[in-house]
Amino acid sequence: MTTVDDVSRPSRVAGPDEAISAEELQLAARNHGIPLEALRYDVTPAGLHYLLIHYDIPDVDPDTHALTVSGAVRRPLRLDLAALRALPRVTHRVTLECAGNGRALLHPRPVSQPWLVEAVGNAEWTGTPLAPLLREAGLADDAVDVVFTGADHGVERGVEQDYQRALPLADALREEVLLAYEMNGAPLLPQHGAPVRLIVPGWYGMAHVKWLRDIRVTTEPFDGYQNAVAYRLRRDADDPGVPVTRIEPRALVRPPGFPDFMSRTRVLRPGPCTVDGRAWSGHAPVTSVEVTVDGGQTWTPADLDAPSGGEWAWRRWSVRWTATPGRYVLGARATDASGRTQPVEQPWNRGGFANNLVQRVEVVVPAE
Ligand SMILES: Nc1nc2c(c(=O)[nH]1)N[C@H]1C(S)=C(S)[C@@H](COP(=O)(O)O)O[C@H]1N2
Ligand SMILES: [Mo]
Repeated sequence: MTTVDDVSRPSRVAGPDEAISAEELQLAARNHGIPLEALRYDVTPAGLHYLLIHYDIPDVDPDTHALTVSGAVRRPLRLDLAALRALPRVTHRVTLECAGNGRALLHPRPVSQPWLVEAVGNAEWTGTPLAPLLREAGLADDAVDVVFTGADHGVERGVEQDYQRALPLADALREEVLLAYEMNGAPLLPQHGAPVRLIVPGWYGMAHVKWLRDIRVTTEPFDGYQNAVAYRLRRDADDPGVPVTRIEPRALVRPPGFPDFMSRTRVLRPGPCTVDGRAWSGHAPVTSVEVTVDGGQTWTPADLDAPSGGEWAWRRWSVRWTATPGRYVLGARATDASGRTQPVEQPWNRGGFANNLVQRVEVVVPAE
């Protein structure tokens, strides 16, 4: 007998010289990153924002879609889009980053969506705060977790499932958590979770459940796949690991000059220029950014622009640089108010999560 478990293999780490496979390419072609030149925009245009979709974009009809609030509540709720839109409306500018960003730069490489550094975007999300709705539903005194279920369905490592992620109750009740129905002032696009998704500012992408159809309050800790099996930092397959939660600090350089088609090595004319980029952290505000042009041997402090768009949005940084002929490796390192910063040497975990290793942008400055 054939069962659904036969379609997937266990998680795996690539061999020392193993190239990216056609399966990894298949995922990469579906789930694109931000083109790094789009770091120029304060707010990422929707089509340039990165995407991560575990299964298929589900077929959800916004006219009949309804969101339910169920489980350990005194008054279960059912809200269609019109009801959600009639509730208090707020907008937050939020940097979203996939927990797997940086995965393909690890040695050995965990085999999954092979992100380099581009799984990030900074959009404006409009919706209604979650906490008042949970309170209206009447939380049970012994509530512990809130489970968010999407309308998408698939199989992963042999486990057939709806995409589901839970937040501890205290995190779900934070005032910045939104049920969002607009991105950058327009209704959500299908690929970004239409008609309604969760936004959990400061948390890695997996928490921001798209195509949201049910919110269930539980009195036992949730042990579903995406919390208990995936999205844990572990050294090996038997290690229970610790959950992946908030975004580690990162700064990205907007690659200067112009690229070579194949290698994407940058060509930059000699002379004075501005090198800039963006920096963010989900733990605490970014307090400093330093820049290197020699692959991390020496560092120069960058200027930080005034925050634009609140505490959950990335910040622009810049430095003046006089480029002289030669070869350079540019990178930037963010530090946040909690003291967290970025490593130059790789830390490693089996899922390839939260790898905020400093970026390497190869630049050639030709002689004039
Ligand atoms: N229902 C559902 N929600 C989901 C996902 C998914 O596959 N299904 N992917 C998650 C992951 S891993 C990320 S990184 C973000 C990506 O959001 P975006 O595609 O809007 O950038 O959505 C999250 N929400
Ligand atoms: Mo992700």
